[in-house]
Amino acid sequence: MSIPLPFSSDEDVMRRAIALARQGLGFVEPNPAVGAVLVDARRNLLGEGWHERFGGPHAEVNALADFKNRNSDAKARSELAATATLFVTLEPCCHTGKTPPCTDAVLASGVRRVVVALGDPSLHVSGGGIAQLKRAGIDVSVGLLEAEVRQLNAPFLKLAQTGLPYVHVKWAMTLDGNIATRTGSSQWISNEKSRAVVHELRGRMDAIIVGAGTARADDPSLTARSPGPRTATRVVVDSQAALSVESQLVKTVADAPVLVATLESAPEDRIAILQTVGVDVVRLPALASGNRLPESARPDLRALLIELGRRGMTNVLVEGGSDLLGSLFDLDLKEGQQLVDEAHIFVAPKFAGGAKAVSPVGGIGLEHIPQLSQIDPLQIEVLDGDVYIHGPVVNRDPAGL
Ligand code: AOF
Ligand code: ZN
Repeated sequence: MSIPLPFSSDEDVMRRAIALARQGLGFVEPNPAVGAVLVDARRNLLGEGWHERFGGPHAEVNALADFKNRNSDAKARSELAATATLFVTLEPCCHTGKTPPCTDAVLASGVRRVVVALGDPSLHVSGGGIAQLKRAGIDVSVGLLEAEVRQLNAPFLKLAQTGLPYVHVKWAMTLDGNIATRTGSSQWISNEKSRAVVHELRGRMDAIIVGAGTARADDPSLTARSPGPRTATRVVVDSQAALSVESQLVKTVADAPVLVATLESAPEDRIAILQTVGVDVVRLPALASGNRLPESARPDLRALLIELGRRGMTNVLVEGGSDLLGSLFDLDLKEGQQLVDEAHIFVAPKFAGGAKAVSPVGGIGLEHIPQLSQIDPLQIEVLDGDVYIHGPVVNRDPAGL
């Protein structure tokens, strides 16, 4: 058996902890994905673990259990622990939630040095874990590879800090920027491989959101073809609660929940019909709009996101159509608080043409180039000829330059 080499730097140990943490994504939300690695004074691996599922043991506890498994002798263990360092991607918790405080486990282990990438902003921790370890005389340092961990846990951080879920937007379009032809035909613009990526994405979402027009026109089921770690609630933004009980969404309500987000003024009989067939309905205020007629009023998407956040939803995916994405992008820049967080765009090497063909993001839009939000950093993958462009969306100052 080959003996594993020691890690060559502290960064390398933390990188390993981040790689472990990543394996929890999709399984742990609304908790953060966390990894922990215990090394000796020469950075030889002593134990490692990650937070594997919501409600389960935390990363530190799993890493310390792995250490115990590898060293059954308690005396040898305590000698090793005295010179060991625990690398953990998130500040150890100091509260009793579904599991006891990790700070207690760290102190009981005899480890004297802890390296943390990122403080936990949750109200129940928020510096308390680090303070407790320091008070007990542990050498704690914070900030190693913090940016990487922030990126990994951007959805957890957004929910913890704002109460809003992390919003992904997705569309598939032609090279000339259309999501449907002039007759509304859209199946399929992107290829098999792109669509498989979308199904993977759906499998780690808490909600998939579409507009009533898309639900009517495409009659999608919005389920994940290959089940992922999570089952997304299918949300229809439907001001009149007009979703048909014959729709694929309603017919599959036993497989995944359906939530209709409607207006407070929506017809009571429509709401009752939907509730009878097992659809959850939430009534929202209308979006304040200067010159819109009452019959074209729309539910306030920010209020919807607040409601989804209140339900502990961490990642949501807005799949369109053009009107819904337009309202979202319009709000995004007006609100001063970012609503769109990450974009997934599939570009098929095809042309639809036509002045009446549909573009992905409707709404009012922006006036000046310096105002535009953009993906940064940008990732590009070629999927059997389709181009998949994705990454976090960064807002520019809405006032522009
Ligand atoms: C850690 N290590 O691996 C994770 C932490 O209900 P519980 O007991 O699972 O606690 C959840 C909270 O603990 C969560 O909101 C976050 O603040 C922290 N997550 N902390 O020390 C971990 N997953
Ligand atoms: Zn913990």
